[in-house]
Amino acid sequence: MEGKIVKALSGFYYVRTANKALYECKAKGAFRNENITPLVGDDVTFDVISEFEKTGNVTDIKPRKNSLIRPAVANVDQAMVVFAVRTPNPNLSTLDRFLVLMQKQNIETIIVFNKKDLAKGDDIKNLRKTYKNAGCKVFFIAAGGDKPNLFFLKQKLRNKITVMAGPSGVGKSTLLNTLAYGKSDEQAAVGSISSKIGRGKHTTRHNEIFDLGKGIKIVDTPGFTSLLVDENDFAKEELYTAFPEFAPYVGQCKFKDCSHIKARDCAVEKAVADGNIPQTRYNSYKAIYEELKAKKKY
Ligand SMILES: Nc1nc2c(ncn2[C@@H]2O[C@H](COP(=O)(O)OP(=O)(O)O)[C@@H](O)[C@H]2O)c(=O)[nH]1
Ligand SMILES: [Mg+2]
Ligand SMILES: [Zn+2]
Repeated sequence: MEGKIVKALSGFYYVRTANKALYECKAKGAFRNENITPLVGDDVTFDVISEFEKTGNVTDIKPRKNSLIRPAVANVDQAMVVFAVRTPNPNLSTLDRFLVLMQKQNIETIIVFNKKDLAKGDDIKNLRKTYKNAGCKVFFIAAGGDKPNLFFLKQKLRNKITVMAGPSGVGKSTLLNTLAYGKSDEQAAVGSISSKIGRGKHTTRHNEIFDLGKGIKIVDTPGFTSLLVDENDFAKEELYTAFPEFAPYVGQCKFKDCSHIKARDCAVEKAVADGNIPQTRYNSYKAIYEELKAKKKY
C-alpha cells in the first residue's frame, strides 16, 4: 500500500491513502537509506498488519523533494508565515530569518499579515512595499473579523501542502478555523477539525497535516522560537542571494567580493542610504552575516 504520513506522534506514523483511509503505522522495517527516519509529509509504502484495526508498518520512504528540521516535515509545496500588523508588532528580523531559511530550501513563501483591522498610518503600505520587493507574495487579512475576505489567500493555498509558521498571538489558530469553514466534506469532519484546532487556544505539540478541504492542506507548527541561520544553511558570501532586492546593486559595488558591510564604494549600502533598500532588511542581512561569520569553522 502507498500513502502519505499526515501525523507523527509517540512513535506512530499516521498514513493517509489516496482513498482517504488512515492507517496507524510503526516504522520497523529497514529502509533503503538507513539514515532516514520518516517525517510528516513523506510519501511511503507500507504493509497492512490489520485491515480491521487499520494498522501497518512503513517499509519505504520515497525520495523527498525537500525537508525541514523546524518543523520536521517533508515535501512541502510552500510556506506561509503569519505575523500581525500590530499586537504583537511584527518582528521583522525573525521574519527575514525565516525567509532566508526558506529561500535556501527553495520553498516559496507567502507572507500573511493578520489583524489588518489594527493597522495604523502607513503600516500596510510599508510592509507591502518591503516584502513585495523582497520577492514575496504578501496578504493582509483580518482572520478574526466578521467577514474575513480570504478569497485570494485561499486561491494561493489550493491544491498545495503549506507549512505555516509564525509567533504566537498573531492569529494562526483563528486563521485555520476560518479556513476550515465551508469545508466541502461532511459536517462531522468540520467539527472535528475545529475542535482539534481549538478556538484560539490550541497549542501545537506535534506536526500534523490538516486537510481543510478544497485542496487546502496546512501543517501547523509550534512557531519558531529558536530560528537560526547557520553555516549549513548559507555561506556568508552567498547570503546576499537571499535578499532579492539587493540584486540590482550588487554588481555595482567597487569590489567583486564586497561584503556590503562597511565596505568602500558599496552600491548596496548606498541604496540603503538612499532609501531604495529598507533599513530593516539591510539590518537583517548584517545580523545574519555577522552570525555566519562568527560561526565559521576553524
Ligand atoms: N484584532 C484582531 N484580532 C485577531 C484577529 N485574528 C485573531 N485575533 C486575536 O488574536 C489573538 C490570538 O489569536 P490566535 O489565533 O490564538 O493566535 P495564534 O497564537 O497565532 O494561534 C486572539 O485573541 C484572537 O481573537 C484579527 O484579524 N484581528
Ligand atoms: Mg495557536
Ligand atoms: Zn557592496
